[in-house]
Parts: sequence; structure tokens; C-alpha cells
Amino acid sequence: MINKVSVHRLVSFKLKFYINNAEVLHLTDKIYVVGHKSPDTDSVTSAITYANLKNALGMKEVVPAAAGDLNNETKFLLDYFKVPYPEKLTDATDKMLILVDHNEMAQAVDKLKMENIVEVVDHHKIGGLATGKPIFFLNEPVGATGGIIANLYEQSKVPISKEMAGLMMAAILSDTVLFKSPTCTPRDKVAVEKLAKIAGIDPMKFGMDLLKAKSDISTKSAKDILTGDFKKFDFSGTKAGVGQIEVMDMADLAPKRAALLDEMKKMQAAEKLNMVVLMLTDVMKEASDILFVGDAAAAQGFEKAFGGKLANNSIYKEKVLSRKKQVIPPLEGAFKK
Ligand SMILES: [Mn+2]
Repeated sequence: MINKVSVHRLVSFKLKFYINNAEVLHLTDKIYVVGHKSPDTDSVTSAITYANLKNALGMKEVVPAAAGDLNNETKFLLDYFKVPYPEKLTDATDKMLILVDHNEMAQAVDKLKMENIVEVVDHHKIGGLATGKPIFFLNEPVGATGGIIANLYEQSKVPISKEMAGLMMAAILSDTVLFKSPTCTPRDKVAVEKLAKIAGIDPMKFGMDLLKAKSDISTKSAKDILTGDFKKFDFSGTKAGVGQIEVMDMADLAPKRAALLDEMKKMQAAEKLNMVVLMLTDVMKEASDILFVGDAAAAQGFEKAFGGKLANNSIYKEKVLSRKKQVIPPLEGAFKK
């Protein structure tokens, strides 16, 4: 009988076969699980929890990594559960990778070759990946990769430890902004309920602590804020970078606004982008002030995307919290040729 568990075992077996295969013997014997650059909590915890699952399934060569420095929220979380920080991986030369929480090469670790991707577990739009061989590719439209991985534990009949439950729960709370984001699905709420029981934690109370850690910008420079959660996109040839900072009170960001626009201009020039966008998201008011810096054609597309006129380098949008669901799709639509 082929059930989900045996499919998963088969995948693990297949992976082992690839490792033993002569054509990949020159590569490192490790397989890194890694999320996107400018790693957020879901990216980092998905790497840790998925590597832990693989280890439990006997694949000891799988190790977690982070594609950059950890943010304050992730550090708070890992410290709370006394889980060690994963190693930093910024160069994928000759390395085999399992991608979690992203599937676009523009967001992946530098120098990654598509043929060295052995698996993908994600919850984003599919962005142009092409592999030479069949790989395990699991992408579901839910609020966080953490919930997908929790399901994989269940399907594989691997017990979830208190620590791993806490990490996956936090990933869902963080990515869905405490269930407020339109990306949140009923499955995310069910998963948090289950995981919170295992972790022995009040999820909403802990979620507020996570938010506080995330929105603590007191020690952050304008550059830190811009690059802390920044992703690159290609909208029909228009090269864009879209960052986001979530705070509990937008007023905290007002004194840094000029410096942020300055950093965005520098970034646009240095990275040769047509535009740089930064969402200043107030999670309590559930609104975003969307800052824009870019060329004239990009400005036109930006205004079309959000149905407004740029004033003082931004358009303010009520009820906009999600880059993935409320900012990237309209931008993609506006630039479509
Ligand atoms: Mn995510």
C-alpha cells in the first residue's frame, strides 16, 4: 500500500541513492536545509525542524543552516527554547541543498546550482525553478512552512519534541502575524493549537512576545531595517527588491523615514534594480505605508498596482499586511506585458 508515509520513506531512500551515486560523490557529504536570504523565523525554524525530522528518519547527513544573520525575533525564539543557532551558509558552491520557505533562485543562497537542489518544502508562489532530475517538491498554500513540516512529522510518525513544536508554532504565528494576515488558513490555526499543547505554551501570549522582539528597532540602523527582510523579484523584466518591517506602532519608524529612503536609493543603484519597495507594516493598525524608490516606468507600475498616487515616496494602504499576497501579486500584474 502506498500511503503518504511510504512515499516519504521512498523519498528518503532516493536521496540516499543520490548521495551514493558516483556523479555526486565529489560534492560534500552533508545536505544543508536552508531557507531564503534575509532569513525570517519561518525560514530558520523550518531548516532546524526539517533537518531534525530527516535525522530522526535516519538521514544523519542533513544539517540546518541559515542564509544570513538571524533577526531579533528568531534569536529570542531559539534562546527561549535553548535551541542552538544554525550555521550560516552564504555560498552554496559544491553543496547539496534542501530549500525550505522559498523556491526562487533570486532568494536562494549565492552560487547555488539548480541541479544541487535535492528537495523543496515551501508555501510561496512557484518561481521558475527547473531541475534535471525528479525531486521531492512540496508546496502548499498555507500560512507558513512550519505547518507543512509539522504535517510531515505526523505523516512520518516521528514524535514532535517540545522544542520543535515551539519552533514550528512560532513560525506560523510569525508568518501569519498572529493569524491576522490574509495568508492565514484554518489549517494554520489547527496546527498552532496542536503544537502549543506539545510546547506547553499559550500561543497568543507567546505570539505577542515574538512580535515585540521582531518590532524592536531601537538598535537597528536604516540599512538593517531595509535588509532585514528583503526579497528580490523580476516582474516581467522589471528588477525589484521588496522589503518589509513589521512594528507594533508605525510612529516608531517616522524618525527613520528619510534615512530609509536614502538606503533604498543606495540599494537601487548598488544592485542595479528598477525599484526598491519597503513595506512599513503596523501590525496593530493592520496597515502598511509602502515606500517606493525607482525609475519613472517603475513608479507608473507601482501606482497602477496600488491604485493611488505616490505622495512623499509612498502609498498608504489599509488592511495590507502580506507581501506575498497583497503586494507581490498586484506588482506582478501591473508590469505584465
Ligand atoms: Mn514563510
